[in-house]
Amino acid sequence: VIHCAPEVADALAAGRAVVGLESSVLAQGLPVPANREAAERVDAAVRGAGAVPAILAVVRGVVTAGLDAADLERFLARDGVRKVSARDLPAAMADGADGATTVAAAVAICARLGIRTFATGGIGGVHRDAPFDESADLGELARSPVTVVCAGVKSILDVPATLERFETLGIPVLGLGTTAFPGFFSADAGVPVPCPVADIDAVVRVLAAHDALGRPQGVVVAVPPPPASALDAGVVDTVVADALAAASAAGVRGAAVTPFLLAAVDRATGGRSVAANLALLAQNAAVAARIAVRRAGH
Ligand code: PSU
Ligand code: MN
Repeated sequence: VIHCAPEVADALAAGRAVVGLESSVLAQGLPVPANREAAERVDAAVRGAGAVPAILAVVRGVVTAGLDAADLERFLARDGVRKVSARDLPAAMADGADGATTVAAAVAICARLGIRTFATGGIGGVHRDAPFDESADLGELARSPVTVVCAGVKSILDVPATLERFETLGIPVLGLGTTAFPGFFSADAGVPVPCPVADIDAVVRVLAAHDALGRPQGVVVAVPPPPASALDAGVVDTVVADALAAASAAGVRGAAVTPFLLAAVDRATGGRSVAANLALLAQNAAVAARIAVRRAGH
């Protein structure tokens, strides 16, 4: 029921390193043409570290791991491409639709395929001032044994509340080379990392212990954004507060909230948030690839 690109199928069959990637960041999270640059930089980062990239998506109704060039073009142009969370997968399949998968939908597919390592920008979490809007990323990570490398939780969210939810759900949260939980666009969200680790070796040791216990959850590996493009936490706070006010005034709800807020932050920072997003996506992809290569035993 899941179509794998030949390169992905071969790597999985041979036990070689594969890194899963979501497509919603390309079709909804980033503006055109930055989304193309993101796709290129992430692909190069994964390959450069010796792993095979697998973008997850629903392609004309077919759940797919590894987009070919023509399909990727359609997703980058985002013509009629819907945002697909885990709950939306069967409907997108039944409709024969093009669907860009969020982290939630993508890790659910990775779990089915045995792809154990995944990269994104910032994962979803508990929204501020909207207690019933909690990203499905959390629930799916609680039942998908996939390691998700990210720059923390998107700074548009309630980060402390999201970390509490990770604890409730039994999801380990590692900070690579940091004791401060990264704030997506900024290096420090103002809360400590539950499990700081010094390097990739230490990440791999924690993952091995998690696997040895047969735990069903995924693991979050949070990596601070590259310092050269990271934004100041105070600036992000102000800009996010304005974006939240604009979202509420415009009556934006549900799946549209995250893309709306990211676009508002992009405008307010004159594109610096998008530049940071591209840099951290590429870095996370490289870290995920290094973890995947280590776990594949190369
Ligand atoms: N990381 C980014 N940009 C994004 C996302 C992640 O740098 O746009 C996407 C992911 O697909 C994530 C989604 O799963 O945002 C969260 O959306 P929601 O809050 O509606 O669950
Ligand atoms: Mn939501």
